[in-house]
Amino acid sequence: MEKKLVEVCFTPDDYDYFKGRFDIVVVIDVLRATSAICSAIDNGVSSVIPVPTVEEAKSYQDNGYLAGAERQGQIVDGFDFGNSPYSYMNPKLKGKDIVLSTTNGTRAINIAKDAPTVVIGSLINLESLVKWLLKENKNVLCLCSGWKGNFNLEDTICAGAIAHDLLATGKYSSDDDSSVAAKYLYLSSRHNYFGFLKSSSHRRRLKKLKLNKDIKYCLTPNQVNVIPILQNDKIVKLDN
Ligand code: 3SL
Repeated sequence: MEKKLVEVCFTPDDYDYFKGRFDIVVVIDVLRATSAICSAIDNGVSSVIPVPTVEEAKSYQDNGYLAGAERQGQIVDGFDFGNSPYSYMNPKLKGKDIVLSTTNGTRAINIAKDAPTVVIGSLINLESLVKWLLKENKNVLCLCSGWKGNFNLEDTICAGAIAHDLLATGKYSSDDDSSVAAKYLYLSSRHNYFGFLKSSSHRRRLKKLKLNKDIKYCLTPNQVNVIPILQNDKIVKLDN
């Protein structure tokens, strides 16, 4: 039986190289956008509408939507929330459609949106996501959101974990060095993500903003079982 492909794209700026070859794109922004989206969907938010710009988020807000916006790790003035997963655990958000714009995560989701299937990955939904991917048995691209077009460690580690688990079944193969590198980073870090990422640029950035609680949450695997999926420009809970 022919093996399926799993590859890792380090940043949205590299996406053109991979574009069009994969059935499923998993968008990853561990700190913190895709972790926040998983939390929101797990908490019963009906949908998250990911928009690339603050202006678009504002125009939804002007039309009555609750909207979150983050830039430089902070809530943009005038918005209902930013990018902390904890803001999306609020019971008042259950059943609501909300809008979100973040520096890298929602940008990556929008860049990938022409792929046949786009799902949201993070460490907090890792196990369920891998189980679902194995059931689907299709070609998978893990798209790391990175930081402003640059590589980052935490998204690459999460992508490496997905690639590792799919490859371990013997039903998948990888061709690209980015995928091999991601797998090795995962294997070097998997017993202590928090320690391994101590000196990562985004952990330092968020620590300065006193967001250690968010970092710990986002780096703790398998806290939720949801697989958020992009359907008609909205991220909703996949019924699986
Ligand atoms: O870039 C993003 O999408 C965010 O996750 C960045 S932050 O964690 O809110 O700083």
